[in-house]
Amino acid sequence: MPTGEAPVRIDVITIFPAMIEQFGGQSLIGKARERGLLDLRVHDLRSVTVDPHRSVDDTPFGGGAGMVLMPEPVFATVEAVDPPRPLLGLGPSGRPLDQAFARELSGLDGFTLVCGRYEGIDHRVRAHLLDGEVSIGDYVLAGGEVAAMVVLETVGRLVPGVMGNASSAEEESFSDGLLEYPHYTRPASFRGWDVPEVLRSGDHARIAAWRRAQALHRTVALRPDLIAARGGLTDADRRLMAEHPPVD
Ligand code: JF5
Repeated sequence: MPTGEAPVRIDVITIFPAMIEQFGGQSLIGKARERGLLDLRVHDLRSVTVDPHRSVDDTPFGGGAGMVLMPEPVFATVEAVDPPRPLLGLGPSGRPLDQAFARELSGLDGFTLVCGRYEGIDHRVRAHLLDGEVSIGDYVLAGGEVAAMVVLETVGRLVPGVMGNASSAEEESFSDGLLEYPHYTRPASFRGWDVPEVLRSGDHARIAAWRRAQALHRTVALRPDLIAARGGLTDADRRLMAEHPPVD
């Protein structure tokens, strides 16, 4: 356990600091902060504004609907705070967040998330201030804050020492590009649906083989793109799947 090691620092720049502070005080992230594993710092874009209305948005050049996040408050915040790099915007044009990207981020000393709002952020922020952009999926949010929370939770749980059980972050779904095997707890029989016998057999090798086969069956059925990304099924995979038919 890396107690005494420097925490991973994550800064978030937003016009809704309370949203991120509230989230970051809870559960996994809150405990990681208390334990000194994560150093989360939230910066209010409005705190650098000087006009009486504390404006952060303006109408788009060229016309069109909605408002655009102005460059000045974003540049001023970054220049006042000097937050950790890379400085990453959130938005659908970014690099898709996946488990491998999250693992990369969890291995850094720190990074900063910039939450956009309105119809978009002035392009000069992207062109001359950001180091990159992160997308959490192909859909449009009203602002980057919810996406920042997704990044915080996904990355936070991978920071060494954050998860209670050190192995559970590794053993989960996507750790080898497959979906999770089915999980069961008591009762052994629920409304006539029984827990598979193999899981109560105490035969740990057979349980491991069954779980791997179920993960393969589920991934083939639900996410064939993930099977393709691993280069297809091996002969060993096919043999295991034939030996252990899918549940349900
Ligand atoms: C955002 C301007 C950013 O909508 C998103 C998003 C979608 N996938 N990943 C992130 O970000 C919010 C809204 C408006 C910039």
